[in-house]
Amino acid sequence: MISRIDLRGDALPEGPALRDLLPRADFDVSAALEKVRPICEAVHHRGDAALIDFAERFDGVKLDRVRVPAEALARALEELDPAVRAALEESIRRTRLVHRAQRRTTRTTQVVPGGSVTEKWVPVDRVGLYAPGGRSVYPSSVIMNVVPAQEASVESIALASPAQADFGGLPHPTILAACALLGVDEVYAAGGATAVAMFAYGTESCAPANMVTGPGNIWVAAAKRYFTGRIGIDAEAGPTEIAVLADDTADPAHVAADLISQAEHDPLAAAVLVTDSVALADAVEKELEPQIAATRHIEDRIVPALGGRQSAIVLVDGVEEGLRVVDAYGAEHLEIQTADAAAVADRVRNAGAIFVGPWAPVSLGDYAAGSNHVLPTGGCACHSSGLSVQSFLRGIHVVDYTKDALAEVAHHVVTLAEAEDLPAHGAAIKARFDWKVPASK
Ligand code: HSO
Ligand code: ZN
Repeated sequence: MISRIDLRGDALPEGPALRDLLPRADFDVSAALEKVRPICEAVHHRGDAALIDFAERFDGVKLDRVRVPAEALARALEELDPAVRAALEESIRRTRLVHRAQRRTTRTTQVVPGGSVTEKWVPVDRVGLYAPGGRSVYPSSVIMNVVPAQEASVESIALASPAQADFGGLPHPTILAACALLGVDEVYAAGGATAVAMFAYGTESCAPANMVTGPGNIWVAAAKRYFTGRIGIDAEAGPTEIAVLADDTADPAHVAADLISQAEHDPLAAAVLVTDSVALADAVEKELEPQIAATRHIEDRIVPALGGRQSAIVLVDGVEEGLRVVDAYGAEHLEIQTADAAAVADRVRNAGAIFVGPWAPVSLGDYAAGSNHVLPTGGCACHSSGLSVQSFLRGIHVVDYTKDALAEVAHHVVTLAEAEDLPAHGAAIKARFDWKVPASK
């Protein structure tokens, strides 16, 4: 069911050529962009009325308002299964612990006596978080978005998730309960591109946000691209990915289970095993069938995901070559299941998150490791990181110089201004002094 790519024998190609040999899903955000444009513009011009129309068209439910009433949030929490509540609370506690440690402190650098630059960290004023509610409903993603925003001290946090016909047009009750647990009381029933547009433009019931974050399907990614420049975004999240770098010390049943665990998200999800052991590759393949047969979402997601061109078992000559392959791939999630896994993990440069050894499966990170599960996909791990407190902060440089400190460096500034043929820049310095020294001296 899963294809093989044999990279043994010849020397591996460098950089992009190696990346081209590796599997990846087609995820054409630019094609989707044209389709979301009219949706975004309708929300711009017709506000809540457009959101209500789109909920009817896309979610099959007639809403009388988009803002979720406070009673619905309280009720969802009251009715939440106690075991789910306990699990969400533990996830929140651990996620908060890790993200609290990411807070930045203001730092002042004394450049010269009387001249300093302070970097102060200021949270964005208002963020709109998106929690999907189509194929799957992920209260865990509510936690992964809300906690870093809260730990960054974002003052105004709103959340949107699609209206569910089965729940009277409200977002899924577990999403609402997660919001209530986190203290988020501004929640909207809006889905996909319409939710992003609502936050970007604002409507009668929702004030515009400075930033939109959260996972979603291709329409959410396209809407984020549409608004880039107008609002901040976290990333254009694509289908989820797991890569496992394993040698013959790995347990094939565990490796197979982990590959299936992420394939269960989406028919376009990618599962890639990189190994130097043919015996392990064979054993993992053998494990897949019975394990898949024993789970759900088989035909609609797992089989197309594992059988798709985005998934493969990649055979390499050794762990060294395996490291080169996983670095070229830049997986959203990378598991290291080799001897001395910590040392191997230490050498990885490109991955959204790294899971070390046999006891740190991706599922742990999805829910309760404390780490964030909103991570770069599609190879973006080569240049970007996952969602964090930092995502919601701006570092502002505060420049504070005395007259003497400016005088000391004035001739350099004037020289550089002249070198760039920008004499007015130099003049702004000269105007402050009884300028006698020619710039070039
Ligand atoms: N693996 C997904 C997140 C998730 N898993 C949510 C379960 N629920 C992307 O990191
Ligand atoms: Zn997952």
